[in-house]
Amino acid sequence: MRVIYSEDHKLRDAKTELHGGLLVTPFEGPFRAEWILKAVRDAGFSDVVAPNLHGLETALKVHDWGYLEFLSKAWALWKASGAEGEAIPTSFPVRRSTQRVPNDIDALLGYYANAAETAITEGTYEAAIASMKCALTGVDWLNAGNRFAFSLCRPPGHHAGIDLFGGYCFINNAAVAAQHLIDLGAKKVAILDVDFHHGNGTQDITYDRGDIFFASLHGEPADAFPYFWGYADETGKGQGEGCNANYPLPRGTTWQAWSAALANALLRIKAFGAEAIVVSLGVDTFERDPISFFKLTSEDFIRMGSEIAGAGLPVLTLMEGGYGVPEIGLNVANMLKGLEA
Ligand code: Q9C
Ligand code: ZN
Repeated sequence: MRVIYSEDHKLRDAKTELHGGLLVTPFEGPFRAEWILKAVRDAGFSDVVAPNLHGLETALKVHDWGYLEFLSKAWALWKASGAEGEAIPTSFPVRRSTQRVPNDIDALLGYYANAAETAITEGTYEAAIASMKCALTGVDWLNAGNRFAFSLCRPPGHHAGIDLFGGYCFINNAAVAAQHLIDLGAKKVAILDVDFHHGNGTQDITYDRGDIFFASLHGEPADAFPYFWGYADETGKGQGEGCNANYPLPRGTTWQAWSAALANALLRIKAFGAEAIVVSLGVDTFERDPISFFKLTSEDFIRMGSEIAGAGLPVLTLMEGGYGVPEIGLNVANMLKGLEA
């Protein structure tokens, strides 16, 4: 298993997350990638490389041009406005409002946000680009004929939509990876999202596409972020009708029910004819995750890897969520071990 990691993730080091009416130290911080890298190395995955050179061309096929331009300039615009803290969206286009692109940076933040917990900071864009390059480099490794790669992406990506940031995400690494697989010749690929949270950004990008099957296992939307996406009746549209599969699961879900949903998702992915699977791996399904409500154990992550490998396809695993507890490293390493077992 090749591991792709960039030190540049450290450029994303926000001081504030709006949580419980307070500005707290973010759940999504640099310590996560450091813990995960150490655990993965300790588990014997020693082939760790930096990402290859890649430009923005693949990202421009899945994100809106104006959105990427906004991300690249947001911090400079925010500083120029005289703001003293980090860039937090506070004003949003909503039901019955216009959807016009504004000028003012306060308004741009709301226009391009799907949630307000995530502050844009100095270095956020640069870290998000490095994270995307890790994903693209994982695809390059599979394209060279290898079966497995792990892109230790940070910041995560699966809540980033066509023109939306939030949920700690800015560029959708999984969608960029799937696009790169297609650009390198795959006709059909699957994205399997096993993060606790619904991959609303990935669904947004892939919803009308017939070449990417998207499956997500997640906390029931009525009770779990991102709240407004992820119901089972969201099945895709146009060319993508039937290519979107959501598995909302209740509070307290353990391996038994979770793995039944996984088995169904893998059957759908095989029936679709996917040539490779991009796994959006969040380990926030863990029983002691601080912001989630599933009950998977560390051993369950080994089973998860084995089940996914059982589909018999090349697998690019990308890092998404998983917070707070030191076991996030072990849980990632266990999933990778399960893949190769
Ligand atoms: N204030 C990922 O797992 N809601 N993002 C935070 C605590 C946002 C999770 C609730 C959760 C985003 C990649
Ligand atoms: Zn998550």
